Amino acid sequence: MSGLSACLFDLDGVIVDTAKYHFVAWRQIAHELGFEFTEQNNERLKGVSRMRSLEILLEVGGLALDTATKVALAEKKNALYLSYVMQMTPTEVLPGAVDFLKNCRQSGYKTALATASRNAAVIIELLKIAPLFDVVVDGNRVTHTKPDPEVFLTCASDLGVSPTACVVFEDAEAGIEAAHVGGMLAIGIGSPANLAKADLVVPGLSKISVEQLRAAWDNKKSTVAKP
Ligand code: B16
Ligand code: MG
Repeated sequence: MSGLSACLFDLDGVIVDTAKYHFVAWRQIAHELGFEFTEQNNERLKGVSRMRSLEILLEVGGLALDTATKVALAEKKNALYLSYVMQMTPTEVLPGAVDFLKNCRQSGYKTALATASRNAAVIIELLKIAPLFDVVVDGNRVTHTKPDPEVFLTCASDLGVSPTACVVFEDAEAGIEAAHVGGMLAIGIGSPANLAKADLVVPGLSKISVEQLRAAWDNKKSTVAKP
């Protein structure tokens, strides 16, 4: 395992809680289709693409629709979602995220945003955090969603670093799996019960320091080096 060079951050659930806006928009679509969509159902949408989210929603409602209708519904949901997103301000950046990003950069690590969202560019502009990332790879650039490692491997390639020199911060189990498939250290953001496969789990970026990150890295390196 190489030395640590880059920190890759998921967006929703790590940097900002956009899940609540995805939820109200999807719930409205479900109501229009005539069924209920609960917060528990919404958990299944975290980290997955917009079209896959719609497929899960339709599964919950027991509906099968043709492709043209699905495309129109996904567009409608996105317009609703953006109507909420456009009201966002920098106060919605999750606690500790800005400081941790700055500390990583000051420590010499490159930073990247690695997200399934196609709306990432507008979100980080509104939150005024775009300058904190060397690279942004979003849902417009990747064809395979997590647990496929494509989004993380594209970040590593754009940054010019080896995947094995990267750490990923992720709130979704599929993202932890994707990081590991890509040969990266995976730090879970959330609860250990949901992120059992992560190398370390913290409740949020306010609860991890660069020193703790280095310790997790050294710990992983020694594990990997064991015969
Ligand atoms: P959009 P992440 C993901 O963001 C969300 O968790 C997921 O719920 C959403 O469906 C996906 O982005 C696509 O978002 O509709 O904006 O393209 O966790 O990968 O940062
Ligand atoms: Mg996420």
